[in-house]
Amino acid sequence: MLTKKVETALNKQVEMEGYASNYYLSAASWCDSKGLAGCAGFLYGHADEERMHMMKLFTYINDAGGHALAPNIKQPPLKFKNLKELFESVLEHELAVTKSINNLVDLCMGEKDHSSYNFLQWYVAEQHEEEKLFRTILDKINLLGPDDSRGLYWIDRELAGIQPESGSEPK
Ligand code: OFO
Repeated sequence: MLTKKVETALNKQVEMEGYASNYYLSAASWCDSKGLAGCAGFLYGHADEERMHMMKLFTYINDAGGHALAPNIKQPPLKFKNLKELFESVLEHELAVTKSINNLVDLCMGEKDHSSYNFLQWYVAEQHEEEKLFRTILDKINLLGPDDSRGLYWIDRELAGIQPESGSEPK
């Protein structure tokens, strides 16, 4: 059974994952409008992943005797200066998600909610992978040069080859 504090915090995280999904959707659409089809495909896939993260939490809250709340999601940024800025903002957002997950884990520990603590370990591992992925992408953008059109072409091809991680049905 969830304590009120944990239930509220899990619902906050539902909102954050929903926002993340829309953030990727917006980023994907911007790439689409710039002819970066590979990046767009990658980011659309990521939007789906984030929705899955949201739904996994949503189901957990109800299964654990709480009440999952459909989130009120604010609009994400719609435009980006260039691809480098886009991925920098994505990484920044993922770092904020990591912080939020870590706070949730701390809260569950404090509330002696071992079940939620255990459930959240999946997110801890997932955030590690996502941070790594977006750092790697940014390294590549920096290596190729963010404003060089040949560089953009290669980055677009690279990202077209990256499949959404693990497909991503949560374990
Ligand atoms: Fe990448 O944020 Fe979900 O967990």
